[in-house]
Amino acid sequence: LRGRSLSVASLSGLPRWEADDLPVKDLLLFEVSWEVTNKVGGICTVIQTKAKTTADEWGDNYFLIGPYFEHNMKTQVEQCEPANDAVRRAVESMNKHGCQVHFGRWLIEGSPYVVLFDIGYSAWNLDRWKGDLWEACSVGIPYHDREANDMLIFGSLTAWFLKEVTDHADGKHVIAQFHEWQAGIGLVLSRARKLPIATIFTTHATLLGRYLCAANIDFYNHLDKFDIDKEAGERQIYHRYCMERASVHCAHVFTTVSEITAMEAEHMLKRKPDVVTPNGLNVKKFSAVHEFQNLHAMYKARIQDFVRGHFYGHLDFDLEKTLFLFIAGRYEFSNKGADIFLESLSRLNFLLRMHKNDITVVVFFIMPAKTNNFNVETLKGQAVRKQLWDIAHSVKEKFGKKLYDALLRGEIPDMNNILDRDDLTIMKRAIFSTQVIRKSVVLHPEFLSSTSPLLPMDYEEFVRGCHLGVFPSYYEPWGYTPAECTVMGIPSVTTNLSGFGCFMQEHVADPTAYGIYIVDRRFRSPDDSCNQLTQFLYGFCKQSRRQRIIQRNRTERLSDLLDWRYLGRYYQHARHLTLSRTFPDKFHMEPISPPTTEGFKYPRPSSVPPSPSGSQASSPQSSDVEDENEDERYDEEQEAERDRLNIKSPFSLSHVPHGKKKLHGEYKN
Ligand code: G6P
Ligand code: 1S3
Repeated sequence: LRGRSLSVASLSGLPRWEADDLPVKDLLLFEVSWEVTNKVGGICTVIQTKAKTTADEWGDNYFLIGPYFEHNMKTQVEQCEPANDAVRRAVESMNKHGCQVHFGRWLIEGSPYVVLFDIGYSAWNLDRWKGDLWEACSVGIPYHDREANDMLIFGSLTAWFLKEVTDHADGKHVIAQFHEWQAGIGLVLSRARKLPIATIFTTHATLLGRYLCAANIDFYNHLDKFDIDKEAGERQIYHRYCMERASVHCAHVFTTVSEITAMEAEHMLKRKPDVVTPNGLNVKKFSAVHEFQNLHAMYKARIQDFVRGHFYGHLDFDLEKTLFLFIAGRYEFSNKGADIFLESLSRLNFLLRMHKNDITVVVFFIMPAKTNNFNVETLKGQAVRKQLWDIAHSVKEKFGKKLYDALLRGEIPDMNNILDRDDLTIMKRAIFSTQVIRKSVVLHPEFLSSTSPLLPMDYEEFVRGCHLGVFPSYYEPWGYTPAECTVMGIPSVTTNLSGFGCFMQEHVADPTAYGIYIVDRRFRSPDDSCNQLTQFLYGFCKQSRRQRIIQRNRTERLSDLLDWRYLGRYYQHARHLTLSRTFPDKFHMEPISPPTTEGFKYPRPSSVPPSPSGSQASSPQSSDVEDENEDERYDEEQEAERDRLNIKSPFSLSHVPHGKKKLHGEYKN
């Protein structure tokens, strides 16, 4: 390995590592997170969706480290023996010394190996390990913070495991990437013990940033003014903040998920990230280009069914003229922008009434919160809908049979008598049993599930069936929700305080035209942001069905930009950087600067008249939509425009994994 050079080849302004340069067979890669096989929030999505590209690159030398929970293990992991000698010996040695370490393959795409530690089983070491941490970095953890104590156990086990691995690594170099403060103690202890490991610490948010924003402080205008030690102390998170800050400063390479969080980290953690690693998704393309549109229609019908039940008795609006909007995420009311969304809805209501618009808007708040049981009225609504459906169905059967018999006799039946008294009684009773309740905002305080008796749909199906995702977050380091909408071809609202929103602003010439509405929450007052959001929503409501279809097509075209096959390069870069910093005599990098995406921008759709980005004119206008073949024409126009501007698609053939061909903007096996 001595003298091996790692070089970045830039392609159209985007970084690219030459596959031959990756000495992965001589390396072991570990990624450590509390969310490995354990879904808590967005970090699990990062690791889960990235697993395929990382496993493709690293094969059997890639391992994820996480906590063991019996249920997760049983449902998500296939137990097996480690094939790698160093890992097998590490697992055996720890198990011999009173730990419970589980090993297997996580049953997700890429089937990465997982090493899972049983935290409770090793809890008896807690006091000793608290002492170790104090010796290493003078950070003490109060006994009452159960979560922080668990993280100390998790970190101590991780550092122990990595020590065992490096002892038997047989010349292989080890990289370990730690996600978020919960995994950070493993890094701090590994460094304190001088383990020969190239480390990366990735933060997906800062503790203080999240707390300060949730306290409705004007965070971004005061970034450099906070006395951060004092703020952490006052919020009783000083020890966690110390764990986080120690992890950041011990890492050879520090990364975060967006430019906005990089800026936040510089102030809240006092270190500028070395690399920004935007979050991607494992994008799947359908072989039929418009399949996602069909899916929208299919799942919308399921949501319509739910709405029929939910509004039973007063379904006085036309479901064909009803738009479904939703917000989803952690129940952080102001951080996730639920506050300004509600206010905008009331302003939207006013506008729709004033302009006598015949559109109805139904809004879903999908935010897990404390619940006791299902709301009886809501369950009743679904039951009544089902009952009405069954009655309509049985009356239809009887009607059909009578009609058929009459036709066999060569008669046209008397339509006034084809329904008998019993039929009418059943139908009247069904109608009388319905009650009137008025509401058009639906709070669903749980994650969606296809087994729910209320709204039996998975999250993905639900998103596909909606018209617009609305995520006007104030604090959002990345924001997977709008990204997920994008790859499913569903337009969304995001903000210039979310990593995703800023990324889109940077890489798409006219995001609104592509169905990415970016609310300015940074440079406007809350009231102005709310007005802007209202205008976006109102503009969206004014679109015709055809305009919505075209906009969805455009939205979906952006999905390549969010694919790990492309964004995975930033992780590659971070890994190379840490190798070159940790083992400079073995690895060196040329150039040393991080990859840049500068210079690449998705051009505005050529059929959109020039307008300032973010203005309403960017929505597909009626003049744009006369021709149903707009989409096909669009592909050609876009290629021509790229040629003219000399912009090469970042998703050219060279990016497509072996065995795949790129055909008209989609990947086919
Ligand atoms: C998809 C389907 C169309 C359907 C449309 C409804 O594009 O392929 O058949 O008419 O969705 O769109 P809307 O925005 O009204 O739900
Ligand atoms: C964090 O999860 P959150 O919803 O608490 O990490 C996610 C993954 O990086 C990120 O998308 C999100 O913005 C952060 O806030």
